[in-house]
Amino acid sequence: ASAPVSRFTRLRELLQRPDLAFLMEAHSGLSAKIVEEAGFEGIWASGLSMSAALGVRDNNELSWTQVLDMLEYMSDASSLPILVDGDTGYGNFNNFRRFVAKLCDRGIAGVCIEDKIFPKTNSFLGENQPLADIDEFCGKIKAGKDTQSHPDFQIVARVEALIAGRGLEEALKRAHAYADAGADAIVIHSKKSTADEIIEFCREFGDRAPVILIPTKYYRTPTEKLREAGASMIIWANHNLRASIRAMRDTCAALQEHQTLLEVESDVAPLGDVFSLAGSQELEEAEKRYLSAT
Ligand code: SPV
Ligand code: MG
Repeated sequence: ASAPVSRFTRLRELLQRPDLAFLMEAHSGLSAKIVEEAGFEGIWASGLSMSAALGVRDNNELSWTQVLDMLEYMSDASSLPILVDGDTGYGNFNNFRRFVAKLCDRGIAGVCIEDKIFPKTNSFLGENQPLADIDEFCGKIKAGKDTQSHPDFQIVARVEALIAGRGLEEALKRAHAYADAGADAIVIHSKKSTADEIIEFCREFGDRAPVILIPTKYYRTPTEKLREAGASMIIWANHNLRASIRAMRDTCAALQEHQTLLEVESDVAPLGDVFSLAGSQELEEAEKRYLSAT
């Protein structure tokens, strides 16, 4: 039998293959398990979701080591490749390469960094966000590629030019520069409600590198159109977090109002699910093997 394919290689293959790939957001060990159970091929460890789940803002209020700890729970909880949202790389090239080294140590398959300034602001907040200098960002990409200890670790460069209102030409210039610097794939991000600028970017950029889309705001665009435009991967970036907010609010409101579990029992996951997701069965079996030796 051949050795199992590493998570690094699996993420690389998702990006390289002709078929469109999908990553689903997770922000905890539990959500990582649910993503895998649903049949997804990979996980997006969203900075926004991990921050929000811990009750802080998406402004690098979490330290990079706290993100690393979260990733360890997620990677222990699932066998899927994880692409982590590395924001701006937590500093300059030096901070980023240390992050890359630690990600490789822990089997995290890839990292996405965006060409903004530390501490970052979420792309959907404010206007005219300042962008990183192109050469400086290229240096960061190179430092990461030179540091990765597995050949298939993926470094994704996220172009924020459209978010910053700097237009298609600037976006293309940056995407080409980042691909030349060694980025394995490009995220082109947009906060428009239509995909026109994204589709135009895909057409112009062609096959230079795999292109990843995050259609949070242009969710009305049929996936088929994004596939036809040549996207390699789509990220559903924050939908487990948002689903959980809605579900928790509904449950809290019902209990606060009615003061009886009868109101919620049929709308929440059975307790048995909690135990089976946690893997209680495995422990029972292990106890038979390891505790009964008399
Ligand atoms: C995230 O999920 O944290 C992202 C995507 O970076 S976005 O929130 O759209 O910036
Ligand atoms: Mg983010």
